[in-house]
Amino acid sequence: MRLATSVAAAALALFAATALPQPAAADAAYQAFGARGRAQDVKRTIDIVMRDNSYQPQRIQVRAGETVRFRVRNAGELLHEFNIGTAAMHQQHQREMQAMFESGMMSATSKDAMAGMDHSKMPGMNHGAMGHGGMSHGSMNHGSAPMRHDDPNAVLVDPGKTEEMVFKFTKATTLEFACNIPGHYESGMVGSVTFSR
Ligand SMILES: [Cu+2]
Repeated sequence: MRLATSVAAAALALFAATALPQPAAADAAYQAFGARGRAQDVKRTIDIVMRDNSYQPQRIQVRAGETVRFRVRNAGELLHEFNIGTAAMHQQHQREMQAMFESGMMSATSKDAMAGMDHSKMPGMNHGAMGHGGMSHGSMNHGSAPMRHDDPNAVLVDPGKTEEMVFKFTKATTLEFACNIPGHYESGMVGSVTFSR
């Protein structure tokens, strides 16, 4: 009993350690040019339509200091992302996305492949033993790569859905909006952000 308790404690400690948000420089890279926007500061909404694999429009113009609401509609049949960043940030994010797809956390058509699984159709699955309560987003390590669903500069949109994102551009710099799902950037899911004065 004593041994079992200490093993359990050790496992819990290990879990806690891995679940702690880690300070990853790439996660906060958007802070060099922007921040999470406040709804009350929005003066303009930009509509973005995503298809397999392109954006409409292909360029957007913003001003430094401006808070913009992006209304992002996915008119395609695949999962797509609208992510504002530098070319280097997109490159980094593409590697993380690749890992998420390989791990099965996402599928080509859903951002929550795991959450979307229908456990009731799986024979022999014991719901109690699976500890669904422990599968909360909070415990899934959102703070560090590659789980970054809640970054203010990016939104993932399932096919047929529309999502909104409010972002404040704080500093003029060279930016792209892009989809970092494996293969999409290369096939044309990238557009330019230009700053007007
Ligand atoms: Cu895409």
